[in-house]
Amino acid sequence: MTASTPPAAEAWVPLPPSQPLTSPIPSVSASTQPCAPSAAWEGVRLVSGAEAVTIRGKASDFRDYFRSRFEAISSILRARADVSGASTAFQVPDGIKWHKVKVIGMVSSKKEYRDGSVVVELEDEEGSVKVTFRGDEAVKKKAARLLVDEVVCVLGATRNGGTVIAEDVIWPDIPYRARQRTPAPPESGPGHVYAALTSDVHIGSKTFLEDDFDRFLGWLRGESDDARLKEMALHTKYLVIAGDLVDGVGIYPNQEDELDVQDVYEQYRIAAEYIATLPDRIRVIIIPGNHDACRPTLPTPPIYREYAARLYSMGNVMMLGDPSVVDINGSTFLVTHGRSLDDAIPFLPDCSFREPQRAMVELLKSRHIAPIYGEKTPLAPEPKDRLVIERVPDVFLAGHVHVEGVAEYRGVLVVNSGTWQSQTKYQLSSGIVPKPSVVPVVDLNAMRAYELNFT
Ligand code: D5M
Ligand code: FE
Ligand code: ZN
Repeated sequence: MTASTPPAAEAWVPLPPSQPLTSPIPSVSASTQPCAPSAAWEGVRLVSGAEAVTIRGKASDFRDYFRSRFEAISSILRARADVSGASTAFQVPDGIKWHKVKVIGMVSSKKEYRDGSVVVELEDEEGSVKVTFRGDEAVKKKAARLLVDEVVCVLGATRNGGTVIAEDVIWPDIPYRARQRTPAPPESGPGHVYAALTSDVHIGSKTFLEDDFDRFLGWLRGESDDARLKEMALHTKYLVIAGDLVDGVGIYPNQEDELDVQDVYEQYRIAAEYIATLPDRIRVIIIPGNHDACRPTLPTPPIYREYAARLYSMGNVMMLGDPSVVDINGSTFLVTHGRSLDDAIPFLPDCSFREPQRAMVELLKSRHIAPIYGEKTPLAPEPKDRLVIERVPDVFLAGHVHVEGVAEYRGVLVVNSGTWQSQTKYQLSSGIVPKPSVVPVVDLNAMRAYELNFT
């Protein structure tokens, strides 16, 4: 088991090297409240993520959903000094040539041409306007980054007929901020608290890395021989599991051939057995992934109680939905499984499945967990779009891609939590190389991530 630091990357702040932990074990509250979502734990406050998913089944549901998305993200945009005074698509004058405009809209379509020029349709509630990106490389680069269904502000000039020649794009983005830190001794000490972040355990799969996962749980229990790692484990108060706890059944065709455990109840029983080996000092927060026993749409409610009864009965386990916002020890965590990364990564320039944290940074810039509609991620058309990133988190956690990676963007710790599953047949055939058995562990006082390898 080794601790390492992630590589530095463009526009990211490299994380500093691990510091030795030498101080005594902190005292941890042993209160065991009844199971979540209503559970009240010391140091934990649920902001959102336990709500039922409400869709009304009306023809107008999607219109209302996209209106909610547009309103929420345009409010975020309008709070920016460089966007204030922007007009709506409807207000763009169509008779005046070279009139300067600043317009907020949702990208309703995007066409790329061979010469590198891009034409998008920007839409709001009242109308739409065609925007052309051409000539200047910088402006074409911004057009390449535009995702369909995201809300942005375009600066440009009108041409005849009400079309706009783009000069710049402003994304809602997140403000620069100092990283949230809570006072604690300079090294470790009684005040130091860690959160271990993981996901994609895939219990029940033939490719579940049982021995590695056992080593991880052993480390959490404080069984490490390495004094520094042992100290770190004993200071770890939280374990967040960001979906795909089990492999499930019937998730993809012929999955039964790749399952060790064919019964989903049994898979959750085994999962609960693992979690039950953890000491009471560790609070466990679990959200669903696309392999869990849950409805497949995003937002997703917590894993169905019927399948995971034992987990629900455990006082140190909180079962939440996707996405969830939780304040942990003074830091705000935004937790999602990250299914939309499958949709966003192929469209995002400079992003790949090898570094999902880069795409997560782009989601922060778009202020949305699943900007693209109509690809692999099914969205539930709720009256209020809960996938808008309204509150800027201190930690943004996702998994799903099976590649662990950490970045820092504008003071936010961006973490993809990897997996406990080795390469599957599908992943082999499509060239996906997982990075299993590595766990990002966050020092919640210093807001610094350590990557622990359990292979
Ligand atoms: O997904 C793990 C990763 O592998 C994620 O990036 C999607 C990809 N994946 C896995 N199976 C498939 C299929 N059948 N089609 C497309 N993409 C796939 P996980 O959620 O763990 O299955
Ligand atoms: Fe997974
Ligand atoms: Zn997944």
